Amino acid sequence: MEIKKGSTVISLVMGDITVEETDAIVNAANSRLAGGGGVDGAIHSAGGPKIMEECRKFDGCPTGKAVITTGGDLKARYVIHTVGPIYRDGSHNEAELLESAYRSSLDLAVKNGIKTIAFPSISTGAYGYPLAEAAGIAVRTAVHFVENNIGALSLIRFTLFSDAALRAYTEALKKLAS
Ligand code: AR6
Repeated sequence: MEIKKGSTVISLVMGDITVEETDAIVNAANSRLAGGGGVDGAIHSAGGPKIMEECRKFDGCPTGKAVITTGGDLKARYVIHTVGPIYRDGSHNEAELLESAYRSSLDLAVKNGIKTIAFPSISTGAYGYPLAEAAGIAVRTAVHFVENNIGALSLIRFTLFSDAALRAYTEALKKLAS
């Protein structure tokens, strides 16, 4: 599914984010930027050691914020590393922090002249965020960003790794578009 807001396309696809050809891909990192499993492990292993070399220059990254590095050997020129919240019970600022992770990534993309960006479903793997809620926050934050930054980006893609994730994001985007 995709929608167009002004000149920006917001699209949902199923796939492996490490092969995306967008200007930047976003990594669901941890606050030490130390690498790990899931999409983080996949990005570092496909992108090679240059990405970690640049990660080490930062003093980590707080939850809800983002940093940018080279894409190393990836097709994407940049990786934006953001840290989503670990889900506890929904009453520990999780929604605000997840929204902030998406918004910080989008802000950093625009500051770096990036036009096309692909996101994974942040926090919904190891960090345990319920998929339907996380999908709602992700697509809402993307749409609000586009409305407030007209023409800044040409493509925001969510590259989802499972049928369940694609379904949840499709539901969320349909609700928002209706
Ligand atoms: N392409 C797209 N999505 C993927 C890929 C891929 N190649 N691989 C996994 N996913 P997770 P989190 C999906 O656990 O919940 C790491 O160890 C996956 O199916 O990667 O934010 C970090 O170092 C899920 O829907 O990230 C942190 O410590 C989504 O990516 C911690 O996990 C996010 O799952 C971050 O946890």
